[in-house]
Amino acid sequence: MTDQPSERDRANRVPPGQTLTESFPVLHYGDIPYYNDMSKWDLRIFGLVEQEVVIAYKEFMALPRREFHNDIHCVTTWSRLDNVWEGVAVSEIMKKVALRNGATHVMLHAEHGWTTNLPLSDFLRDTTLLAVKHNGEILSPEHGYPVRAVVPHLYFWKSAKWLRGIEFMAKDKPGFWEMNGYHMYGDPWKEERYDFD
Ligand SMILES: Nc1nc2c(c(=O)[nH]1)N[C@H]1C(S)=C(S)[C@@H](COP(=O)(O)O)O[C@H]1N2
Ligand SMILES: [Mo]
Repeated sequence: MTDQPSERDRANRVPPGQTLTESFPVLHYGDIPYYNDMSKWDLRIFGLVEQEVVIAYKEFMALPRREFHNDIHCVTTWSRLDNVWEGVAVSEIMKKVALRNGATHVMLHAEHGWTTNLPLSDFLRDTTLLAVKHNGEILSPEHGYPVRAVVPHLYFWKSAKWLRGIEFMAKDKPGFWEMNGYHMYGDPWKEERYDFD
């Protein structure tokens, strides 16, 4: 007997149209941000909240962290199984804010104005995290240092690198790739890749 998943179980973890990779491709639009003064970094939580919250770098790094295990699926058809992340659970962030009535969606804001949207209930899943480490290493600049979102049940473009803001909204609104034809939701099991109409 073995703990290893059988080949068949592994295959069942790969959504339709995806191919496994053991590498960790780098994909994004625009320039990788490099920071030389982390005192200028903060994470802003705003929109439909009773009071806006700004979390400074030191404060963020002192938040309780957990380990998360998941598979990631990129819309460009690569999947990477068995990722180990260290990060802050969304529930820790939600302890700091009170949502106002009517919040249904979230916009994640990254450096350089890059954005991505998702429903509030997907953001609030206990599998969603704000990651600071991947497979034991501090995130590299190209993979989102210092903090990236990871929303493993949606295509990986929803996992904003270089996260700087979380906005609660009263309706859905397209983010950067969604304005450019990517699906508003992005379920890899339903192949919700692009939505050109
Ligand atoms: N800020 C930001 N985050 C982003 C992107 C981006 O262009 N900007 N691209 C997304 C896309 S399309 C993918 S597939 C993943 C890739 O993450 P990786 O480079 O760590 O593999 O980041 C997502 N997060
Ligand atoms: Mo992607």
